[in-house]
Parts: sequence; C-alpha cells; structure tokens
Amino acid sequence: MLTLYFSPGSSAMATHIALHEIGVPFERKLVSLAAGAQHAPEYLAINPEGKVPALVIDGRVLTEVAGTLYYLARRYPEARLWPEGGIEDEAQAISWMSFIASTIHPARRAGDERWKEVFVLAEQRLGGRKWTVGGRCSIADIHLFRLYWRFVDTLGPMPDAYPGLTAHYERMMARPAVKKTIEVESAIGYQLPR
Ligand SMILES: N[C@@H](CCC(=O)N[C@@H](CS)C(=O)NCC(=O)O)C(=O)O
Repeated sequence: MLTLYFSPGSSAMATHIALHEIGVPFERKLVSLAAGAQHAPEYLAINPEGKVPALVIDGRVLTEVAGTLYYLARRYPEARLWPEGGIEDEAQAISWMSFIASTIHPARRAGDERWKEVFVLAEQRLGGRKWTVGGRCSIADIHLFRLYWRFVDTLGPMPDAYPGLTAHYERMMARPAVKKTIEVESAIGYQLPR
C-alpha cells in the first residue's frame, strides 16, 4: 500500500503527478502547510524534518522528492518514467534532480532575482530540448515542472525569458496526470507561502 503525505502545490506535487502517471492505487493524506500540520507530532513521527512529501510504502517511510520519484519510476517500469538510454542518461536524470533539489528549490527563498537567475541556468541546461533526458518524459521532467509551475504561479509566465522552459511547461500541462493532479490539489486549495 502506498500513502502520499502531501500539501497542494508543494514539493509533494511531483510525487503526486508520478503516482497519477503510473496509475497505481494510493491513499492521500493531507498535511496542511497553511495550518502548520507539518509540525504536528503525528506528522513528525513520519518525517522528523516536518516536510512533504513523504511516501509510505507498506509502512516504511520514504522522503525527499527525488527519492520518491526514483522509487516509483523503478518499481513501475511500465510507466517508462526512468530514462532508458543507459548509464549516462540515468546519470543525467540524477544530475537534473540534484540540481533541481539543491539549486532551484532553495532559490525561491533567496528572492525573486535569484529565482529568475536559476531558471536562466535551467533554460540553458534544457538547451531547447523537448525533455530533460532522452526522447521522452521522465521523473526529471516531473521534478523540473513542479518548480517551474510554482515559479509561473507566483511570478506569472515569462515566455520571452524562458522559451524552452515555457514549452516544456506547456507540454507537461497537457499530460492527463498533470491535469488530474492540479484538479485534485486545486479543489483542496493552494495554501503556499509566497
Ligand atoms: N528537500 C525536500 C524539500 C521538501 C520541502 O521543502 N517541502 C516543503 C514544501 S515545498 C515543506 O514541506 N515545507 C514545510 C516547512 O518548511 O515547514 C524534498 O526534495 O523533498
């Protein structure tokens, strides 16, 4: 049994999208960041860091977006979310997800200028390609999309500054799994800090 602890629009959105891409049954548990539920003892017992996502797999806890995405992609290979081009493509996916988690994600709190700057780096890195790695959507694209979605949601679209990321965003927005995730999460309501 898979249980996703999430809050709408948060980092957990990436794991939520991957679960919809795969189409596996799972249970959702809302951890309202707006209500401070991430600091409640019941949630700290699951993730002592007080962050979402947490994915509970038959009672075992897995945290960190990249870890949850990797688990889902490898456990459900039929969804083809893990690059198939060999060791170098796999390393590229890890490289993207490390860059996203360690450089893009923390930039939001460093202010809008830094946030815009890291997406210039992401734009260069994407280099006009359709997908981050290889010829199809992978977990690295889901991870990238969630951060760029957050950027667009906060600062508005900037197609002139980020043409590649904008095209990638639109490609991702057209995916049924992304639509479904946004539908479920927006029905609860985004309650994110700016
Ligand atoms: N490195 C973590 C970051 C997770 C994270 O920062 N989650 C945020 C939401 S986007 C959170 O739960 N924040 C709650 C808090 O800081 O109180 C990951 O990749 O999963």
